[in-house]
Amino acid sequence: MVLGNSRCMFVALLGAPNVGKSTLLNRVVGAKISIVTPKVQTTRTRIVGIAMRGKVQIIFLDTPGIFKPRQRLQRAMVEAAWSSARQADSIVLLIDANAGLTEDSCRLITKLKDQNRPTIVALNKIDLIKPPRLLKLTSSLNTEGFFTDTFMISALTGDGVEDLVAKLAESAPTGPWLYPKDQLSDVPLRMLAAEITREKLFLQLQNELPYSTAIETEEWNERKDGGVRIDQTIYVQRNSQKMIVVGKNGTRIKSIGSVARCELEKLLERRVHLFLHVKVRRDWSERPDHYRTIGLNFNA
Ligand SMILES: Nc1nc2c(ncn2[C@@H]2O[C@H](COP(=O)(O)OP(=O)(O)OP(=O)(O)O)[C@@H](O)[C@H]2O)c(=O)[nH]1
Ligand SMILES: [Mg+2]
Repeated sequence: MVLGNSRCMFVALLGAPNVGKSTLLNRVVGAKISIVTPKVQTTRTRIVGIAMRGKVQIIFLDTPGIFKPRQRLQRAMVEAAWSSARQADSIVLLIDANAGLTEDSCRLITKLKDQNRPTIVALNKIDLIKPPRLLKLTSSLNTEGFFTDTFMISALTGDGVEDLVAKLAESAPTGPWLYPKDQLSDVPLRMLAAEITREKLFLQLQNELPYSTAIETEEWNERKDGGVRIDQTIYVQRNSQKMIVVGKNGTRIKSIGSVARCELEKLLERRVHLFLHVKVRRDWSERPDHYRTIGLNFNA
């Protein structure tokens, strides 16, 4: 859409796992677009969130955390993050101020320096730490001499976030908006629904189990009564995992389904009938179709 002196830009949110990228995306967009959990490697693909500030459309790219990948899915996730960075006009590197300069964050800074991409650094989770620690961290980041700007933010409380957004908006090039001004994301509803269930699964399952699961929305049927019936499959890799996901007398799956359904009803503003099916598919993480479904490169 072209509008007078409209401006538009892509901003990639990069960072190690769990630093708060998705929380920040949701905060700047003002809606829950990307799922958030206390576990690392929650986000598996690039998620677009669109923020309007006056005549500027900022298209934020939430990305999977960057770390040393070992398996195919992890490689594809990390590749999705780097490809978002390549596509973006600006890069915001998020650091968890409470965790400090972890190995993953340091490695990421080195790589960004190698690529010589101008980068803004945002120290997140400042609500968790005391000013002296924050100052120490800021000064060690400043000695890098690499970042164009430093912001201290809390994606959770919103502290400092609008200063960061304003800085980004200033640098937006003139150009037409790429999305209608009231659009918040381009994530298809079927995928958003699967992500919501995955979030509940991540929150309710312990240890490594969440990483052995994947969700796909198989059916989406409008009902005559105005509601919608959504059928989703939860893929696990072993029968023993299926037993845990289902739980004793189906209690676990019921509980996951019921919280997911509540959130879906709020999102869709209507009755949702959610049916979750658990299937063992030993090799889901080695099948190209799953990568295609969630927009990842199988051969990354
Ligand atoms: N206290 C505090 N917690 C935060 C803040 N931002 C994010 N968190 C929490 O940090 C955890 C991880 O947040 P996410 O937004 O999922 O982090 P992420 O970087 O997207 O993580 P991955 O997708 O796994 O790479 C969640 O428990 C959030 O609630 C913050 O500013 N303050
Ligand atoms: Mg995330």
